[in-house]
Amino acid sequence: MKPYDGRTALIVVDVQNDFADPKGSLAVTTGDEVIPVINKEVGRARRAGSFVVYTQDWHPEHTPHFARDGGQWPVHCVQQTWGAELHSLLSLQGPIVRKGANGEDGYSGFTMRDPIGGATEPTELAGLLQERGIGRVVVCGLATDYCVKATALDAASLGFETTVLADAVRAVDLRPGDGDRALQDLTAAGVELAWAVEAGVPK
Ligand code: VGL
Ligand code: ZN
Repeated sequence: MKPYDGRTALIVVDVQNDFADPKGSLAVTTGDEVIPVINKEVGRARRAGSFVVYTQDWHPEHTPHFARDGGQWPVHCVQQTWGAELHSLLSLQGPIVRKGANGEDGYSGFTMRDPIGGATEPTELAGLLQERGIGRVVVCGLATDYCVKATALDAASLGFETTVLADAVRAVDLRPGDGDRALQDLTAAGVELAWAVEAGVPK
């Protein structure tokens, strides 16, 4: 991966208690392991003058995204609850972009999709990047097979040079192998895979 610089942004996806804490309602196996890796990466990015931005799944109490309302998922990341908070150990050094606040499926940090009508609507993320002259994004966080994948695919289609940090993401893996398949799909879409911790090279 090329070094961080002023035209690069680090996007930290959904490192929230419900995904990252073992007590969370949609806890991702070993999700908490990404936190120290991401914190180091946030430090490297900031020192190089890169913008760092965070996404936050931000659901109302009822949304067709939840199984109890006809969707797929256990209740998670409900606005103003512990589960929706970014993990307390995450180094926060930039703005937060919320998605799903009006009941949409917000897998991608860039777009929200009405789960009934299917219409998509942009979040403010692309604007935040464009107004800073960003041409390249590095994506990490949770979960590989849903929000990381959707965010990185949207970034690539929007024309950003896109890298995913393969050791700073973890998958839900509803079906075994979903996370690995997501990384393959990303590669096929032109997204670069890189590693935050290079074997034997301290950062
Ligand atoms: C996510 C499932 C449901 C994610 C969000 O952040 O990857 N996954 N909502
Ligand atoms: Zn969600």
